[in-house]
Amino acid sequence: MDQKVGILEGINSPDDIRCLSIEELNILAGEIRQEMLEVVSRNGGHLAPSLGAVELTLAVHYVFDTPEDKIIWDVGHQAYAHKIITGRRDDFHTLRKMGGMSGFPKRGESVYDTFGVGHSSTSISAASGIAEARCLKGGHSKVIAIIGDGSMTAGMAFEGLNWSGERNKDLIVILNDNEMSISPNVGAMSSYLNRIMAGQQITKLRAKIRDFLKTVPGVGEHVIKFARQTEESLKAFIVPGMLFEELGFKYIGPLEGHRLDHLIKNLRNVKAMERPVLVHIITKKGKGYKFAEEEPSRFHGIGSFDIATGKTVAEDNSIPSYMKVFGRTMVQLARENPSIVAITAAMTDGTGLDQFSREIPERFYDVGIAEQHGVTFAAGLATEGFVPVVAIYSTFLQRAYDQVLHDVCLQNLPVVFALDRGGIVGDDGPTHHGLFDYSYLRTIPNIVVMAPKDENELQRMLRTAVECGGPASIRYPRGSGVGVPLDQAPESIEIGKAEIVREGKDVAVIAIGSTVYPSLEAAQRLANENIQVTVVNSRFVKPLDKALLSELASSFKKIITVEENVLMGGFGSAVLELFEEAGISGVTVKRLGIGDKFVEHATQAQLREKHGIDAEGIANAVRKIVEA
Ligand SMILES: Cc1ncc(C[n+]2csc(CCOP(=O)(O)OP(=O)(O)O)c2C)c(N)n1
Repeated sequence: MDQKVGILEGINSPDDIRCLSIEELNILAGEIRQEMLEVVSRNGGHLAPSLGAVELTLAVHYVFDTPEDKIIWDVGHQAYAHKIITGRRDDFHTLRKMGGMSGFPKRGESVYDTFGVGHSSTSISAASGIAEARCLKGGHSKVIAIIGDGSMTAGMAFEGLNWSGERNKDLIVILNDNEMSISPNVGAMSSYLNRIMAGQQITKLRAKIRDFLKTVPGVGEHVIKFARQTEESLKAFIVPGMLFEELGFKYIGPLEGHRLDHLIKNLRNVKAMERPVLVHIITKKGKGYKFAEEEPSRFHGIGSFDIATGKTVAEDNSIPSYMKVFGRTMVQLARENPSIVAITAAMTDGTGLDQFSREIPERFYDVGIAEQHGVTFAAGLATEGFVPVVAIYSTFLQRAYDQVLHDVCLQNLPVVFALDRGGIVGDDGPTHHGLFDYSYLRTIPNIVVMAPKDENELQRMLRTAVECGGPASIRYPRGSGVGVPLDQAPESIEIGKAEIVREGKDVAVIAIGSTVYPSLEAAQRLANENIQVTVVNSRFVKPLDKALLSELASSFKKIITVEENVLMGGFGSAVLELFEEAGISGVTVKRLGIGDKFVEHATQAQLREKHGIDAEGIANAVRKIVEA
């Protein structure tokens, strides 16, 4: 039997690694990487972050007494090795599949998953809470937060450091520094960490020069003395970790994050300390797989690919994604209008703003993983006459709710929110579905809330939004568009104007965004059964087209609303509220959307089917309401 496979096969819990030698651990690290490659190349997933954290994972489980000692992963996209060695190796092939293993740590999945994650920068706060609970209960377990340098750019991480440094409780923060967020990291903290690394290299170089000079009789001593004098002025520059020390953390590092002997030795020392400690380790994103090391951003989160070539399994690229259309339209509109600026929170490629960043760099801002800062920064720009377009995934804007409300909408500032990944996103699961934005945005005064039925309407809505003079949001789904022709010069849409896209006499289906085409398909299927359906593309969640909806209510006794959003407070609720306010009665309204439960991971198609918002689900709802 191949010896390599042999070690991993015997690992059913962290206990099984604690008896291995360093040499065996190194072999195990290679086997784990191979396992990850095989599964992620088939299922897709966060490969580069997980490849970079293999030795770190092994060292932490080796030194600490997990699960009594608690590891809290930040984001959790780097935790595949953790999953593999904590009793989930046999199920790892189900990663991100319907009913299979989650792509992120999840409390219900394992006792080793201390805290559920997906959104970044929560680890230090969660770890502080767990450490505090330990003290209240009189326990002695160790609490270890593992956070990347990208995630360290968020305000929440600083809030956690600030608070727990002063509490002075036994808490370990491991900073996994690979100089990358999804793209190269940004911000002063990132530069600071780079200086620490540079400082360490300078220190090593200086020691070498000093040793050499000592061997030069007569001259050497004078030069060393002079060097010592100048060194003082460089002190702040080369004393590593001053910032963390000032915040109350003992700073250890930087350590080489792929050297198991080095990591284990240092972590053992850290384990003996009973105070806040920050361990700074340096790793390489994508470590051990050539293509991921060369292109860490592409392999950050990737679909199926060929291991031998690193090439993504060919997708049908003939229809552009919503993301691409958004990115292109942004460049087009910004060329016409010099007041348009673009903002991303560490997702330049993931939002389609990469083209904008290259072609109009002076009006492009990557604020790091700092959605709250990004939104209020946009508000500031807007007060000075700019029209900021803030491109943030629907799920991540949740974090900046108060900034949207208090800083943008309350002041009625012209900030546009471009919410990609609206609706069901698929295999990333509940932490990433964008199922709440209609509800959380439509309750805020002043904002216009829209969702396009296709990629051409996205272009038109983007123009509408940047020209509307107040806050506006546009949400669109993950994945490719519908395949409609794209206007060369997209025109704006009258705000609050819906459109009838199909006429029929029996039932009216009022759809929004990604549910318009499935509604049309349902209507087509039903026509064969002699059920005639009117389909309305509402375009706006707010303001609704009051005239058209009132007219529908007088022509139809049966109305269905469809949305890829939670039903509570969503689009259908808005329609019901409008009917109530307009004194409309005698209409049966059935709302289709997502019930009051978090949606698990699976493909988008599987989940849309499960929740009855695909064409067949809509057709079934129509059949039911017709029969009732
Ligand atoms: C609040 C929030 N915003 C954005 C993201 C998307 N995201 C996932 S991982 C990541 C980069 C994290 O960088 P880092 O912490 O350095 O980890 P690395 O991937 O480099 O290992 C980003 C921006 C997120 N998960 N949460």
